[in-house]
Amino acid sequence: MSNLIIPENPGIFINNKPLFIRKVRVVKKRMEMTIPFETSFGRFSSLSRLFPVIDFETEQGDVFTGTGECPPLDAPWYNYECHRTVEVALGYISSSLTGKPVDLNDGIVAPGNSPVTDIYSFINKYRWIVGHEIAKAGVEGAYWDAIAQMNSVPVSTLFGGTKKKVLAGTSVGLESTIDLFMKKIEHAVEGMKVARIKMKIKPGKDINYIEAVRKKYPEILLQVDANAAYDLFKPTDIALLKELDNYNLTMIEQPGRNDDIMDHSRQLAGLTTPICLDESILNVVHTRQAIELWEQSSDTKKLIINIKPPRVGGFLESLKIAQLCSNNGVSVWCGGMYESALGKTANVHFSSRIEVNLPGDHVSQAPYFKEDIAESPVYENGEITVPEGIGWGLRGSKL
Ligand code: OSB
Ligand code: MG
Repeated sequence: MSNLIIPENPGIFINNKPLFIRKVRVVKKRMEMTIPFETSFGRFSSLSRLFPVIDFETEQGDVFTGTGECPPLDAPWYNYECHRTVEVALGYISSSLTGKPVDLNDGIVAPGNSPVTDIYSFINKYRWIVGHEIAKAGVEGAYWDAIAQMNSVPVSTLFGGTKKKVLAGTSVGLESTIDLFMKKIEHAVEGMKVARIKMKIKPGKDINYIEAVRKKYPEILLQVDANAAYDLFKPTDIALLKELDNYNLTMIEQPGRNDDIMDHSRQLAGLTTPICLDESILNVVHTRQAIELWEQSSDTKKLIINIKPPRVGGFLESLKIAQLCSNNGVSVWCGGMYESALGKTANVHFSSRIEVNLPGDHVSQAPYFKEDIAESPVYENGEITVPEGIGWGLRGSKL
């Protein structure tokens, strides 16, 4: 029996105390990557990370400063957002929070600006802005960090997270040869002992690469991510995807168009491997639609959702998606966007919720950035410990 009612409050903390937004800033960092990353949409070697920083003041005059992260890519490869669109969108969000016109906004609140209380009242200020999920997610992160500090708890507590540790996997990019690729896989499996491997694929770099991994490691949890590289109406592409059924994969992630849900459900109904949606799920309504489509043409057990808080506009939306999926027997995991240590830590707090039941993209084979803005959360043998410090619980923050 399906339960398609979208939860209004997925079990999050409700703050009732009025908080006055005082100041909104954005710290922008250009971060060099240690190893350039290649996917079906391109190769890149540095990334801009934008950190919204918001000062909230209580009626008693205490000030709490919260920080979030926007992790766009450098060009609209993955979705339409990139560091330049995020900067523009942050201008509108900041103006909505300070109450000043966008072109005159200096980030200092306008006199008489109404306070916020719970997350709904906060999001209400900028919910009129269409799209720009990555920008919104960073701003929402700043809110949760501040509320956690005000209550002296880790953010995971506000999210209703109960796990002490979360399962951590890694995302392995394409390489020019199978030998180079297998070096990375060996390091991830034997050196790092990750909970599972996600490998990127595209037509021509799929069966042979997967076969090499399976030959060496018949038992590991293995999943593939195509980042929209297959045409679901091309018989040769469908045949390749059907062949993946022979490799005991946990899932095939977003093989078809980045904006498609329906063709994924219908054209791939003949596969036994579950299909995971990433790019095409931007909110909980899309998630409900996916569940309905899989009910009709396949089986909801063959649907998996990759929840990335930055892709769906923040943590409230992520938690709604996780709960709706759980209510319908759909597995979920938390994907990554090459976040800095702050964004990765935020994903870990989200993943502490019981509904997030599959390993997430929480660790990389080598540090992503030559210089990160803080220490990464503690990883050991396929698990990350959910930080217990207040707020995000970041260690050694250099922001
Ligand atoms: O498709 O999951 C993806 C990174 C940026 C954009 C899209 C994706 C990815 C990754 C990297 O796979 C995951 C990570 O942050 O480790
Ligand atoms: Mg993906």
